[in-house]
Amino acid sequence: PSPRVATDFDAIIIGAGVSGLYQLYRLRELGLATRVFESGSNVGGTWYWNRYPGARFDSESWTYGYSFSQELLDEWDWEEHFAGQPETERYLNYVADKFDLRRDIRFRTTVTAAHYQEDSRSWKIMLDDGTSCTARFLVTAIGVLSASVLPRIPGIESFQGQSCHTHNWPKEPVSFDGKRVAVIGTGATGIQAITEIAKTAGHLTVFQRTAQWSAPLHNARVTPEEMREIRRNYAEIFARCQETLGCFIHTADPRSVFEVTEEEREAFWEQRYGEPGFGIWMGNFRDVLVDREANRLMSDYLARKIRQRVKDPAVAEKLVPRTHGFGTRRVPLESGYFEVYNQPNVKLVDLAETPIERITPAGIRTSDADYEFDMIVYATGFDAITGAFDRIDFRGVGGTSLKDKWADGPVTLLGILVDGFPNFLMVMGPHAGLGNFPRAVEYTSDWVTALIRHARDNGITRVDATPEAAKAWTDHVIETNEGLLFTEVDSWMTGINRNLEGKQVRRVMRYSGGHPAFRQHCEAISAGGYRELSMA
Ligand code: NA7
Repeated sequence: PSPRVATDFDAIIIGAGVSGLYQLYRLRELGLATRVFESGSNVGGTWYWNRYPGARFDSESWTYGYSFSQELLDEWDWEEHFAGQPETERYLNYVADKFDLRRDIRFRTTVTAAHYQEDSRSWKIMLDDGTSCTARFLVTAIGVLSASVLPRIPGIESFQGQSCHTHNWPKEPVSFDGKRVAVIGTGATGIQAITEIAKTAGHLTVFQRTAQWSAPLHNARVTPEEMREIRRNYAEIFARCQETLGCFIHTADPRSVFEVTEEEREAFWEQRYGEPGFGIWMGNFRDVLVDREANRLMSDYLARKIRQRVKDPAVAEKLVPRTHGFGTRRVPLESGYFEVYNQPNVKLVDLAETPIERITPAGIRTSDADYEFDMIVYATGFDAITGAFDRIDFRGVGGTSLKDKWADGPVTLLGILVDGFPNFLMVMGPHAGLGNFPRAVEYTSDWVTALIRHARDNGITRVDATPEAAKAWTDHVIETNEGLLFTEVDSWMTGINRNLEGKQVRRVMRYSGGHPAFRQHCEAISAGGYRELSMA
């Protein structure tokens, strides 16, 4: 091998979202010639694409920004406790400008393939304009929810009105005034979009396949005094995020549902229901997400809330989830979602009763009716976690395709390395812990940066996970999922997408041991001199 052959770049990063921007900042700090390729025309990733009405954080803004720069923390004022997409997009643009990141980012450029070349220990990256370039290290920062999926419904291309997936929302303002609008999908996205669209649409019809356990967000503006207080407490806030399983400020109550009286339980749930954010999910009794009976009691509590808030009892019953318990899917947070169904201009169609048969040129045909629409909004989700990887032809040693390697589920070391894919590093890939992303991104990027620094300082040009270490980590990830109720439910978190062939079997996609334990694993490997990696 001639590993000293010059490459075009020391490192290439795919994606200029929250992860890619930070990774670029760190690698540049290391003195690496780094290039980022980004499909969009600007920075932001998730917060660039998802510009549908109502798109916003369900995590406190002030826990969701970067923590690495004191100057940035001093300068940036959050406007809302749960920032809307425009505010977050502004924030990420501010970061890109402040750290002069744009000069190393090529926009409107999609990576179509990346092949490892053993002779030069480098990656050849193929771009959609037909050109290619090479780099020693390839870092993927392509997101876990970035490969959007339209539903598999016959006739979908025949619709004559406007239609759009929420992830691919146009940049120009979309007016719903006086229009007959359909929304298909009631996940976290659908619930946000429906609530907003219902405010102005002439008529809105919601097509619901699965009802969701949703709870109030309680968003509010951040007052100047609050912002001063937040700024004073940043160190504490971020320290707290480091201690919790999902890097949120919320953490489970140490008590069991069964240790308290019925009155205490109800009072506690009332308190959580009345508080902003994910406390109701992440700060509930410790057994709500693992014990079937505890989970049932919590679900019953929320069902009562739905019945109180929705006036028509028949509609309320349709909105009460039957297929899964509270918190076993990602809990959408809402701002008046259930009350939308009390409006005269909104209709709920329960697809469990009357399934969609086809999209027609004029609208949607269910088993019992033909609906006409001016606009159809597809809030139908993503080919999650591995989808963005599958859409790029990644090939490792001997031309092995990553998609084939992961056909039976992802195999990784720390969710960062893949054996047989040297110098390939993932920031938030499969087997990463989910939760508060920026917190996990900063940690993972720093670990990746330290590994690259170690390689550079020691004249190492080939870094790979050993197959044994990757297997051990993958087995461990599977273990961390055992006993959690969410693993028994179909959702993007268990690798299910009913619109896609090959995504019908539940798989372990995420590390569920919590971020503190994840960091311990990472630290053990780096402090131990990377014995789980082969380096040459
Ligand atoms: P989700 O959570 O995957 O939700 C997708 C929704 O679309 C869900 O309600 C699906 O019903 C529905 N869907 C998908 N295909 C169809 C068809 N063919 N017919 C009817 N309904 C359909 O995606 P989101 O974008 O809402 O959220 C993704 C994550 O982004 C979210 O969890 C946050 O972390 C941020 P189903 O439930 O499968 O029956």
